[in-house]
Amino acid sequence: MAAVDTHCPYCALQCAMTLTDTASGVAVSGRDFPTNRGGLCQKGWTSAALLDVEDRLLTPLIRTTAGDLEPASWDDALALIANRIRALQAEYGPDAVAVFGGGGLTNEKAYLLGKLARLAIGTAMIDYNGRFCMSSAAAAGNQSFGIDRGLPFPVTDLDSAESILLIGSNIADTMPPLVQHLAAARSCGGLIVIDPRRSATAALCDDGQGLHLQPLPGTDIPLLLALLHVLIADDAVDVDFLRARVDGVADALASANEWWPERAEQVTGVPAHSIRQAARTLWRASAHGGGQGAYVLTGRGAEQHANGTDTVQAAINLALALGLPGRRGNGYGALTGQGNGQGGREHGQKADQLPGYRSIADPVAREHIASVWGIEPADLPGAGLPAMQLLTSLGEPSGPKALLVHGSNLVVSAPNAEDLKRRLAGLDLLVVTDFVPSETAMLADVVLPIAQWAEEEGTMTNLEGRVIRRRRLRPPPGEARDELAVIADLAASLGHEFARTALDVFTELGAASSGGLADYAGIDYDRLDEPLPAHWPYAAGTPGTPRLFTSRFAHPNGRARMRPVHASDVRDDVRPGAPMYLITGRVLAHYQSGAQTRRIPELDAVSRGAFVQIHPLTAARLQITDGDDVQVTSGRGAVSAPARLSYDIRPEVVFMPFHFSGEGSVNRATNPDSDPISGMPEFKVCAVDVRRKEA
Ligand SMILES: Nc1nc2c(c(=O)[nH]1)N[C@H]1C(S)=C(S)[C@@H](COP(=O)(O)OP(=O)(O)OC[C@H]3O[C@@H](n4cnc5c(=O)[nH]c(N)nc54)[C@H](O)[C@@H]3O)O[C@H]1N2
Ligand SMILES: Nc1nc2c(c(=O)[nH]1)N[C@H]1C(S)=C(S)[C@@H](COP(=O)(O)OP(=O)(O)OC[C@H]3O[C@@H](n4cnc5c(=O)[nH]c(N)nc54)[C@H](O)[C@@H]3O)O[C@H]1N2
Ligand code: SF4
Ligand SMILES: [Mo]
Repeated sequence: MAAVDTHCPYCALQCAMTLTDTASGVAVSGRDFPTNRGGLCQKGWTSAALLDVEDRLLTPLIRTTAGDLEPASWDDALALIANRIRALQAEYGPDAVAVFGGGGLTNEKAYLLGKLARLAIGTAMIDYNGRFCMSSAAAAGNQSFGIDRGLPFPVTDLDSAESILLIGSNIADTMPPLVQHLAAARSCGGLIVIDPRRSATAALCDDGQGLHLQPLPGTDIPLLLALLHVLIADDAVDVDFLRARVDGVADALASANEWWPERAEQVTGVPAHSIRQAARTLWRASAHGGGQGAYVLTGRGAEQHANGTDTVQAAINLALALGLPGRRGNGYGALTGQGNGQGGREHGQKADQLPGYRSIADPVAREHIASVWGIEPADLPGAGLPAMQLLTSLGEPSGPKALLVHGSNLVVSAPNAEDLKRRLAGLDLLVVTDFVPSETAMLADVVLPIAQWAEEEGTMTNLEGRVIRRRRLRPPPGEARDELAVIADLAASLGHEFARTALDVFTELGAASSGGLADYAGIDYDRLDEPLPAHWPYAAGTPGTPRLFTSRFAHPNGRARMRPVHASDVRDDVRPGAPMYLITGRVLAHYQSGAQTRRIPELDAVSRGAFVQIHPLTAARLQITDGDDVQVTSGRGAVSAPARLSYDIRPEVVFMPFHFSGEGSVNRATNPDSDPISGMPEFKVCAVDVRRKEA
């Protein structure tokens, strides 16, 4: 029986697992590792079922003139793509072809996809779904600390904390094995969760284990400013730390002046006494307050807003005022989401970035990458458009005419999805590379079938910036090919020779990242996953960096930066005709657009289809009973799904998960309006009309 030690295909916790090929299929068992300690969630346990799903893509597909997707040979598919790319570029210029990547791709694939776009295709137009995920946290992290590593410490550091503030994060559903690292904080009554819903994570605060603050959606900034206000009023700010290590303090502290708790209560709905209690719990737990440690952590509920960068900045300002970042046993972090959401944002899928987290506008960075790629710096394109701008330029006269998608099911997961669907349908060429016929693949002109996680080699970088190995148990079925080879094949058909094995690409990535912020040059591929952890930056000849900021922050002067933040209204605010808030997020059993988990019978059985979580009082007012079909309509479009009555949500808010397609696909309604700094769309809050759907 073949067996390999690898990690889960899904989220950024990257739980360690062992896969064994048995007579009755691939068996999954949890493996001891610092993040999951042998634990897996339901998605992890059932992950092997995806290898053998019935509608697995086994051959390339080409759309015929009659409009059907028909099996084709690899040679025909690759030739067709190369010919169309060159023809479109000859007619409309190099940027007529765009590439869209994903945070689920291995480091090697993310790197090679960036090289495919910029070198072989020669386009500036590449971005990826991390823009929908980590971009606000990344922007605020870069702004504040000079570097963007989601958690600048190992998750095991959380184990000793007396208090942990989770802002818009529901880890009990989104990373269940991480919950064990909250044990100490809960036993001290120190878990604080900010969420408009009483989520499974908020429920962990029950019975004296902590405090759930349940604000109106989109009001995190005034709430965080009020927490800071309390610290200032209590004389609890760590002024010595701020003087020694932080710039921009006075203005940032002043921005909290106008948010005394009673005023914040009016705007957020969180009682002033709860705000005071939360601030004081955090302070008492912090090193400055004499405690064993405190952490401030953000999730997508804080970040996925048109003011997401400012919201994260407000969280960082609070953490800095408490003296947490860079102090052992204390800290600030963002909980990265996708399997390789961290590594995927470091090696060149981002519109403005080159491998090693280098800026594409930096002449020194351009020279370095050009030398690794054997080209002239002038031949490297400049910055492209961030995801939302890229997607809304499709179908416009000056926009790209072709799109290559690797690792995203955009028509389910992008905001204002019906508009996007029309734009994709109007392209001259849509190529989707996937292992299942996702909703987006079904719209493509060419579909390329690839290996899945247990059929490929590579590295992933988990939410702690720890680089780990993904290992191959068995070869892909049918004519599906390793995705690295597919990217190299595409490059070859455009006249460029690329490395095509994970080890070779990792070696090249190491050289490309060398000297950059996310430096992988010192990592020995063969020794990864040994007990010694490999956290970047890991420059050649160094031992890697489990903890950042212990002596300096990454800005040139070594200091962190606070910035003043100001509250702003929800972009698409409630109004006559759309009197309620719609918020969106996840359920335990499904992953992202659901392209993978909706195909797994065990997961489908526990969670089939979308639902509208609604407060019983609101439901009664609208004459909706449990299970009734409810129509939710925003300025973009309408969705419908059965009502699920629950006291866990505020009366003026409804919640829907985004994992489903069809009538219940909530991104038909969400707001594409984006954050000016990060490019993050306003996924989390929009104004809607809610009513019972007439038969
Ligand atoms: N089961 C499951 N796990 C996953 C994933 C998945 O799809 N399914 N995806 C992975 C990925 S890519 C990611 S990014 C992570 C995401 O992990 P999380 O950030 O934990 O997930 P979400 O459910 O998107 O959002 C968290 C919470 O934000 C709340 N929220 C909504 N609006 C607001 C607001 O205005 N303010 C505040 N404070 N909270 C708000 C929602 O009610 C929700 O409970 O999960 C990862 N793990
Ligand atoms: N309303 C709302 N919308 C959201 C969010 C929200 O909270 N609310 N969250 C956003 C967030 S945080 C995220 S991360 C996005 C994610 O949404 P998507 O970008 O759609 O992510 P997935 O569903 O993971 O899509 C991955 C697709 O790629 C395929 N795939 C998986 N691995 C690979 C691979 O290695 N190579 C290739 N070529 N294909 C692969 C899968 O089969 C699937 O079809 O959704 C965003 N959309
Ligand atoms: S928590 Fe994330 S990594 Fe762990 S088993 Fe579940 S989906 Fe996989
Ligand atoms: Mo994400």
